[in-house]
Amino acid sequence: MTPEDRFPGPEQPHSGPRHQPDLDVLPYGSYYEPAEPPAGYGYDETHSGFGGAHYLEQHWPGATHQPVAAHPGDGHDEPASAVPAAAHEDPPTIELGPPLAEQQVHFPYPQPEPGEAPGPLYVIGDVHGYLDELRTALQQHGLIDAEGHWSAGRSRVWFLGDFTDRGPDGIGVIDLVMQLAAEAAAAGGYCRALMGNHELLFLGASRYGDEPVQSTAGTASFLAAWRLNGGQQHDLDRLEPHHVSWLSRLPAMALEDGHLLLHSDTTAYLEYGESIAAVNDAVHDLLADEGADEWWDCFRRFTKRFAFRGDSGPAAVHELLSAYGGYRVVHGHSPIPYLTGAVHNDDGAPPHVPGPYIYAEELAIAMDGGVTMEGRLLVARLPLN
Ligand SMILES: [Mn+2]
Repeated sequence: MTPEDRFPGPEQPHSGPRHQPDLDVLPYGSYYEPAEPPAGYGYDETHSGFGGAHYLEQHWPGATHQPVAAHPGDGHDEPASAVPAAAHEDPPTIELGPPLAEQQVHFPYPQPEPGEAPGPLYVIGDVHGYLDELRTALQQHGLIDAEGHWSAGRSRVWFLGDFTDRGPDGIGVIDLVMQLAAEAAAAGGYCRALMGNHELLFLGASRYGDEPVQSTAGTASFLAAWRLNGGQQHDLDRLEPHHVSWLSRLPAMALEDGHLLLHSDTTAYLEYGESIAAVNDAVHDLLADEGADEWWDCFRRFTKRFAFRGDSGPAAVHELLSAYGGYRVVHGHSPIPYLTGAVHNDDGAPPHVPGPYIYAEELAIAMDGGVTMEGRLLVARLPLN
């Protein structure tokens, strides 16, 4: 029995390698990897105006990949070029133009008009493979339509990390988020994601497997730790290079509208840099260049939790805000029932999670509703009062 047999999931015509669609009808920003990459294809580093974080976005230059909606009234579709590398505005002549490496990749998405306010801001807590619950929550907030496509226009959506492990379809969740990132970009909004500790664990299990790593608790391995923490073999079996590429480049933190977005409720981010860009660069460099021990150390630090609880919590939040900016931290990672102590009900009923949890003198918002413990997958529009 294959993993797909056990977890068939809903029909997802645009959600991944199982149903490779026609590349010519994909919107800009698509992550699908063609056999012959067109010129300029790949990740371009885009410097965002939001908090100095670096975002890596895949740009898809060339007229052959215009979304259909961008040509109302054309009457006919652009003929697909057999050679995407030659795609630019004018038909090729004997004059070949500048070398490909010098051609500018134009930012192809609809951009806000000058003075136009940015779209509404949403954050989404830990998903942990619960694809059906994610689709339901996104649809309830009007972020996707009944077919699972982006319907939120210029909205700005941030996932707070931890896409896989414990739940039934982690790869399906990654595929959906990657698809929405492409569709949101085409609509002039965006859908972005932070690196959670389970991304580090999953990537480590894929890259280093059983290789021993130095742990404070003795010898460990990523694969063993991943399995102990809910790793699902069918997710590892379906992990493809484009997933690894995307996951490895997720930022660890971001600042949006005065909200410092983190996966984990820890001050360990300060050990990686004094600015958001420095932290994100350090984690990217570590994942690109360092070995299993350094990966493990990073995983261990980003698995810490509960720094914002109790009497010392507000000071810990202030330490982060003074370094990185913002007036509030928004995090996932620690399920709200654990933060509130509402895990154990006398009658054995699932924990009650009414919504995001504001605490630490209102300096912190917890967004992990505990979907893995029959809580809720939380989506919230910021700011919260
Ligand atoms: Mn986590």
